[in-house]
Amino acid sequence: MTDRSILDRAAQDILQANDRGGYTVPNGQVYPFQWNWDSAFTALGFATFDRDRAWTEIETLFSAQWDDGFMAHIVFWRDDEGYFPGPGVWGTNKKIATSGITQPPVAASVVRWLYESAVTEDEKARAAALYPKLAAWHDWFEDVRDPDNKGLVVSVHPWESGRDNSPEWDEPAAAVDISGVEPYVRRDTSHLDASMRPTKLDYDRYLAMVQYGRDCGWDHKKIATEGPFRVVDVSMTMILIRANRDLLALAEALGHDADAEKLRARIANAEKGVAWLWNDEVGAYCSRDMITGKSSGMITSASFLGFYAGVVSTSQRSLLIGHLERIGRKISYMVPSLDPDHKEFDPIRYWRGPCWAVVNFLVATGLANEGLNDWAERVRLDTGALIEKTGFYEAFCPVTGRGTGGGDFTWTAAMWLHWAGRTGADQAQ
Ligand code: 9WN
Repeated sequence: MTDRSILDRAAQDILQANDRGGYTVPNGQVYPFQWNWDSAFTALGFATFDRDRAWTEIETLFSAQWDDGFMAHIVFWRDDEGYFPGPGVWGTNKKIATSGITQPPVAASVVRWLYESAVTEDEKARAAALYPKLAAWHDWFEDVRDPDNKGLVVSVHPWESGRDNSPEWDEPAAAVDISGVEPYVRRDTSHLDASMRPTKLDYDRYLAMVQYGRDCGWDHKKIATEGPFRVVDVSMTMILIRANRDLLALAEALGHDADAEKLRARIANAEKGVAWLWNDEVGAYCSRDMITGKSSGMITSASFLGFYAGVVSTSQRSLLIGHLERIGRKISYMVPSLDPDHKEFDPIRYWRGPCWAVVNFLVATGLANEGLNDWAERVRLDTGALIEKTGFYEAFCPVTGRGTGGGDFTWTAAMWLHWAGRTGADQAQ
């Protein structure tokens, strides 16, 4: 067997070992539940060897959708003491226990991809059955998370971004009152090296925000307009724009004409709204605090998702490429989750420096869509090299390539199978 086929086999084994029957856990020990955006990426991995299982991953996720279209970031299919905070802390009181916050909506993009690569009519029928659920989630984003109809999306917890302890959240989260946080015991630091995880102060703030949501009965409209943390996250915003474009393609293919009309207007509004995230001083897209209006001024891997959303102008493009070039000279592996020239850069602490295969995949997809193939390929090859050198880690140090966080990680294995581990010939298929 070649090195590549050994890794393919290992990646499949990880997906199968982390399969709990209809859904996959991100890592058997550290994350024992179903996570929202993880599952969408995981479906792409399954699709390379078991398309039926790929669809099931998404269907299981959507079976926990709330009546108003909301999709939680975690579904607690079974209780497990190994993770904190569990269902009792969230207190959402749903028949299927879930958290009360959402995560980046990559599902519509994945379903479009599965639909367009479908080999049987049954697969198309599965896409058609998922379509109204995806549409309901996207409507929820517009109704609840864009209260002023600005084409933006408000995130109400750092965990929603999926980039939990990005320094982009330090200042907005510092305004959150942590005086009433109930005593708690973290589980993550008993499984993992604490120097690779968010700090105790980060966790106090995370918990204060969870308590706020629980105390107001998960009234999402109230949380999005009055909550203590309201940030327009550049990754959530860009991913939703792209997801709306992909949902539009599905609406057109499946004959949902009225929806298609609505989605075109929604996308046009977002294309205008997103200008609010461009920071002229740093020449990049950055997240912005909705409460204070302040831009983070930080260049993160998410700053390059403008390509994925298809919103980058010609002048912005050269500025963003300039940043890629500068960053690429500083570190060995693209794309670090924070600019290595930033004072908060920490190459092993979670979202403050390490590279993540899933974000790399989105960044590279966007770069390739814009014809920036050399850059797209650099990001793909770096991701593949990290996995070959180190294994299927949760994330990687961009300087040394050392693995960070948990091992045998589902979404890293999925990204290897779908993207980073494919040869040029495979990719053309
Ligand atoms: C909180 C599962 C998730 C990912 C996130 C990642 C991490 C959780 C945590 O793990 O977040 O949701 O406890 O650290 O930041 O992107 O979805 O892999």
